[in-house]
Amino acid sequence: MKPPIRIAVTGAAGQIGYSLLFRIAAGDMLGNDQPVFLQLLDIPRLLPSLKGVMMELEDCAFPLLAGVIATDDPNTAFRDISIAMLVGARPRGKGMERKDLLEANGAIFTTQGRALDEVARRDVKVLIVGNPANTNAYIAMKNAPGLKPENFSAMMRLDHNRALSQIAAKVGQPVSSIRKVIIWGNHSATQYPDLNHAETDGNKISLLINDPAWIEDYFIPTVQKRGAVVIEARGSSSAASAANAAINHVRDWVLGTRENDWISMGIPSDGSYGIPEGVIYGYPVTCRDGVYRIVPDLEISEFSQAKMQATYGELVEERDSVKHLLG
Ligand code: NAX
Repeated sequence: MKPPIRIAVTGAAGQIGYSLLFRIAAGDMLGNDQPVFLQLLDIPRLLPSLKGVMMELEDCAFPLLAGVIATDDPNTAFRDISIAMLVGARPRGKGMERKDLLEANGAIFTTQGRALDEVARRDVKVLIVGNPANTNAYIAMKNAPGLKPENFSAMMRLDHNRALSQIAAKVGQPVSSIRKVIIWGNHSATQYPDLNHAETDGNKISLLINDPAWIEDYFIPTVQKRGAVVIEARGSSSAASAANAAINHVRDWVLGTRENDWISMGIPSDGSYGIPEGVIYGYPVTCRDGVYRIVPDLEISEFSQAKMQATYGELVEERDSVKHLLG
């Protein structure tokens, strides 16, 4: 049996946490031969509830679950971890401006970035789910100078999966046959879902659909606004689908993306595709041996370029409003 991998999950008492922990412990994320040790973090008020979640984990008798701890101290939660799934964040309260939300979450991700810097393994893979995910990831990265930028990522995978399903339904093909979708930019309503490179069984989706109005007036806004539509229908935000996307993201990062395909990840911009360094931006990436790499040399239309710059502009604004938190 392999030695257990230590995984921290923050916001573990929340609704995404409740969908996520059991799947990690069942082996859905790292494979059914990889034991895991869960290190759960939440705020002091939620620790009694987290205790209930731990009892349920125990009651599943998962063969791969080597141990669980729960704490309100980031330095305890992040000690010796190989994977950090930072889900916990302050929700937008009544009367709260976007700026207030950035500020409240900025404080959380400053502390957590420092704790990762102090106690996590140097090869830790960090996924930020808590919103605003890209800017929170940037803040955590900037507060962890002892780690490399490549250690950090933000979740675009739920948007990516939403796009795959919309396309599969439109062309009447199984979702597994759809490849090479991209979500560029910010995990927000400015994101740019791009199907110009998408394929099914080697055929270009855009040619099969051959309907620019469907793409511009239906596909793009549907993916951009899907989160709000789910909230309206369910009465609370996406949880099981978000947990599933987090599992997909980490699994592909650690175990590799499938051949002849890519995934979307929010990662530190490096100048690729005209996006200067200094934000966490959604890019198409392939993963091998635990390392992600931006897919190079894609042709970008003028329409796409404008959308990619618009979502970049929003990330710059978000970053500039939390400048004082950037380490
Ligand atoms: P919940 O409110 O159910 O749970 C959040 C949990 O985080 C709570 O248990 C809370 O106590 C905890 N928390 C707050 N501050 C913390 C801190 N400083 N340290 C540790 N834990 C802390 O929210 P949930 O539905 O689980 O969503 C969590 C986050 O994911 C939200 O920010 C949400 O906006 C974001 N999402 C991001 C998505 C993405 O694609 N990037 C999609 C789904 C989701 O909306």
